[in-house]
Amino acid sequence: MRTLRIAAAQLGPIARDEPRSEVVARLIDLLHGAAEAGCQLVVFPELALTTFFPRWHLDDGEGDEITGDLTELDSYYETSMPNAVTQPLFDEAQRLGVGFSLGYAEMTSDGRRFNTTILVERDGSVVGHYRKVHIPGHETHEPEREFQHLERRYFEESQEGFGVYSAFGGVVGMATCNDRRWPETYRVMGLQGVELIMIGYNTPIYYAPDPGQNLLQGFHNHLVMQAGAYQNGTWVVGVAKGGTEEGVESLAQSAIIAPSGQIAAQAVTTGDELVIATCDLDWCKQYKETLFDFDRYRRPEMYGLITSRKGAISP
Ligand code: ING
Repeated sequence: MRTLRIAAAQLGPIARDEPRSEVVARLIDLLHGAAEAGCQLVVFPELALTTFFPRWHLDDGEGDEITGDLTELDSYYETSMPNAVTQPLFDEAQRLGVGFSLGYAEMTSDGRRFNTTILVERDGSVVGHYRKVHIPGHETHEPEREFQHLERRYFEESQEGFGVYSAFGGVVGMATCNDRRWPETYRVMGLQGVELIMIGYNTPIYYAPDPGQNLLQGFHNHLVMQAGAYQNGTWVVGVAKGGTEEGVESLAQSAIIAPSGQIAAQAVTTGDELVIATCDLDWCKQYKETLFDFDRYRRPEMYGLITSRKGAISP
């Protein structure tokens, strides 16, 4: 049996002025707790090193180009990973023989900005990176909003898609936050045999386009991850940065979900919390080789619209 003991390392709020060194200390505390509990893998949230800065309009805002006072905006991005402030986390994880995934804001050497996750094996080697594909929110400052969701201003949509990796004794993949709401995210990795998908998220409870959804945020959060897990016969680990962060109430509810779609473990607080489960990767076969035997039952010749059409067109 190929079991992997996994910790979803949920984070509570990160303050706007919280030094990265203090955040890294929190991450290392969670890493220690996970190691003491016998975990081989720790999954950290999206943008786990800083506050969720897309909630603010941090540049001069008008027009398409980001201009104006970039000092604060640029301060939220990492130009290398690991780097001086995160190296202690990488070193400690390697010392403990625990792998991890970590979400952060990436600034490439040619100035491109991505919402990125790095995956590190138990021996400290970098398995791979994932750059967020589905970028929610809006591109320009909308002052009438209680708070902004300017991810589409501060991050590029990745063109690299959803890759999977042979690591941790199985086939693993990554996605980020809004990606978890799109069934294609799970299916593209399911078609590559994925057995574990790691997803960090920052999800404000208040949804400006339709506040009627506010009360359903928790339901929608688990709904999409449970469906994705079941329909692709994979484990899914969803990890929040939750709690009230700089005045914005954000969903917690981190969870580890089995290939059956059942929630194997979930968070009970909105702060820093380890959610731990022992995941049998061989359980995936119970679904991949029966109900969801893709090669036997799928009809891709019937699904052409899924890749040929972007928006819905009614008859
Ligand atoms: N956050 C959100 C998410 O998809 C969002 C965007 C906010 C959706 C509020 C619905 C309600 O969970 C990110 N960072 O993608």
